Formats: sequence, structure tokens, C-alpha cells
Amino acid sequence: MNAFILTKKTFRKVLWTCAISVPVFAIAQTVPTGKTVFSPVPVGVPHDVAPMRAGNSTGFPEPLREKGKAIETRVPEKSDDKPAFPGQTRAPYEPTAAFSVTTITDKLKLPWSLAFLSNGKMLITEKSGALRIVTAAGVLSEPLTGVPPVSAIGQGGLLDLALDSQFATNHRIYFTYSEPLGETHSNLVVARATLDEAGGAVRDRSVIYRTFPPLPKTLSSNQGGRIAIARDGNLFVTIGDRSKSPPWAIAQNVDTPLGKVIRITPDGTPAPGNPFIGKPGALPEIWSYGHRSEEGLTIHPETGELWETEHGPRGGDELNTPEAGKNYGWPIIVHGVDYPGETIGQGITEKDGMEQPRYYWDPVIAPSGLAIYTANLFPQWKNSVFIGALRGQMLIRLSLAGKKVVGEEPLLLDQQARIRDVRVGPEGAVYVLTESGKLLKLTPK
Ligand SMILES: [Ca+2]
Repeated sequence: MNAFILTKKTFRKVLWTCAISVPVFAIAQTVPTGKTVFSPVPVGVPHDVAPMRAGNSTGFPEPLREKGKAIETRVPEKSDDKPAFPGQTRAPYEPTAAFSVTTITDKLKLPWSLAFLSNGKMLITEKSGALRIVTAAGVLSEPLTGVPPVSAIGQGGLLDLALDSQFATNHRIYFTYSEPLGETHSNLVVARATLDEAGGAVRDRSVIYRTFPPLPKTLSSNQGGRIAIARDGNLFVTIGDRSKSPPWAIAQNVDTPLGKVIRITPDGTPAPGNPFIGKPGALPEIWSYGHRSEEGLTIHPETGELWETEHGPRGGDELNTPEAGKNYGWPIIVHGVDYPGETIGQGITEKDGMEQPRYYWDPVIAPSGLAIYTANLFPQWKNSVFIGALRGQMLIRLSLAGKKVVGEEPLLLDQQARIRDVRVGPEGAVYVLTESGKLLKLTPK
């Protein structure tokens, strides 16, 4: 195999030719030097095809709703796993507010993300590559023109979108997508464009950040792709490790963006103050590392802190608050096991120098979409964390005391839907996108 050293310079220089010259079955793996090199892809069971459990039609037992007890009743995937501190998992059930559910539309196709425009309108991405405007009454626009072709395979496609901090005046938007590279490869990229709402178009589009290396489209898992706009206008973006089973340790290498949260300016350059600026062999855009597949990312509206959810291995989905320069452990410290069932690495859950998740789910829920509620419409939901669960087919609400999770409530179980995204609207209602194509609005009953 054509193994070669992966450096930022190399990849930026040969970005486009790589798509042709890199063997189709090539991935990045760790070598003892800490440098990242290519080697053949290991063959394993895709982690997104975990075995289903006996139970209801979704393959899951109904979450228990008994006040004070955990909603999860199944045994952990790895029997000797223990939380690092009390309350790190299986917080007690805490019922709160009654609410009504309005289906704004059920005509979307694999929606992934939404953002709020003026007059109740919303901008929505569909994974296949369509960007649409939906009115408060549920009228869908045609796909906006000016959106580039995307590689919509597996978990790749047109993913997140976010409005610039000055959107009201500059109409600038950011979005992530899997950029096709030749016939065989793809990269997650971050693009910037101007929204022309009246013209039904995005204009002046440019890619401001490209992940690297180009990898086979078939490595379509663990994409990440969430964007959160910080208070200073910079962008946090999650980049998954694109690993299959067995996992590789690329998330631990700071010479590649895979398995990281990055922090970039609106121009795509490393944001000033980033923790690895000036450190040899490290990418200056990296904010935090040791991540697997981060599909939830948001800024706490009151504290400005970054919050993140990520898909872990079988038994290790996480809620984190990523801080500058810190290591979140994947795949060295993990809860659960690899999807085929093998122990990952040494099978450890704690190590000096690696951060613990604030909370984890074992068995997994497959978290996608994350919002922190600080609005007034639902007083009982103040200081709650909302998490869309794909595999779990519910909207999870967590109660916080400081950063500690102290209660868990499963919502929207009757929808029996994989939940892709959750957002708090400008008026304090909670909006939910289901993979089956619904946009739901939750208001007090
Ligand atoms: Ca972790």
C-alpha cells in the first residue's frame, strides 16, 4: 500500500490530486511516532448497524417513567462499566411540563438542521442536498439555487447550517456538507454564502474550511458536521473520525482534523487564541480532541459555554462541555464496547489527562441535535438540555444543576420517530426535526 506521512502541508498541497492518487481503501491510523499515516482499511461491522433488542416495534423497551428511577432499564453493554461519579448516567426520571405538539409540516425529506429567519420562517437542510425555506404555516419553498452537489451517502450529505452573528445585516449563512471528490472520495467542508431569500438562492458561496485527507465515500459514518456560532462570531465545528469498526486512534492525533472540534473565524482561518497555535505538528484550528462522532453542538445562551453530544461506541454516547486543548478520550477511554462486541483498547473508562463526559448513555440513544433551554415560555424547562435521539426515538430532556445532570425525561415517545435536530425558537417554543420528515413545534398546553 502507498503509505505516506500525513501532514497539513502535504494535504493542502495535494488536496485535489489525492482524490485520485490515494488508494480507495485507505484510512489513517496512528503509528508510535504519533504521526498519522495511511494504511489499508480494516474490515468490520459498520457501527451504525448495531443489533436491535427485543421489545416494542422500535426494538427498544419503553423507557420507564417512574419518578425518581432511571428511564433506562436495560443492562449496560459492558457489564463491568461503572460511572466515574454519581449521576454520570441514568439520572432519575423527572416529569415536568405538559405541552402540545403542532406538526408544521411532514413533507421534508431527511431534514438535518434548521435556523430561524424573520417572520416565523425557517431555513432547513435536507441531507440529500436541498436547502429550503419553510413558513410558520408549513409552506415549503422549492430547493434554493446555488447549493453545491453533495455526497449524500450514509451519514454524509448536506448537514448543519448556522446564521452569522450579524445575519440581520449581512444575510450570511454557514453550512457543512460532504464534498464529492472525483468518483470515489469525499470530504466534510464548511461553506459560507449569502442568503437571497426573495430570490430563492444562496449566492457568493465559498468553501472556507476543508477537512483532510480525502477519504473514500464509503467511509460514510462518524461525520460530525455540527456548527455552533460563538458569541464572538467565530465558528465551532465538529469533525467526526470517519471510523468503522474496529476504531482507529486518529482522534488522538492533533495533526489531523478528524475526531476534533475546531474553532475557526468566519473566513475559515484558525481563530485567535486557539490552544494549539504555535505548537509544532499540531493544527492551529483544533479546539478539542479525542472525539468520535459529534452530532450535537450548541452554545449555552447564558454562559457562552460550548456543549456537545457525540455518538460513542455501543454503550458510550456522551454529553460533553469541550474546553480549549482538552482530550475527550476517544478511543482510549470509552464506555461500552465496539459494535461487533469486542472490547475497545484496554477497555478502560478513566485516564489522567482525559476528560470525563458530563453524562453518558449505555445502551446508546444516538444523540443528534442539542439545545439548551433558557427561554420563558416553559418556566419548568428553564436550564434544561434537549437532545434528539435517533436510535432512541425520543426527545430527551435533561435537568441541570450547574453542569451536573440531575434528571432525565423522555418526550415525544408517541411519535416513534428518529429525532435529528432540536432547537429553541425565538419565542421560546421547542422545534424538532424528525428523520421521517416532520417539523414539530412544542408549546405549553
Ligand atoms: Ca469521551
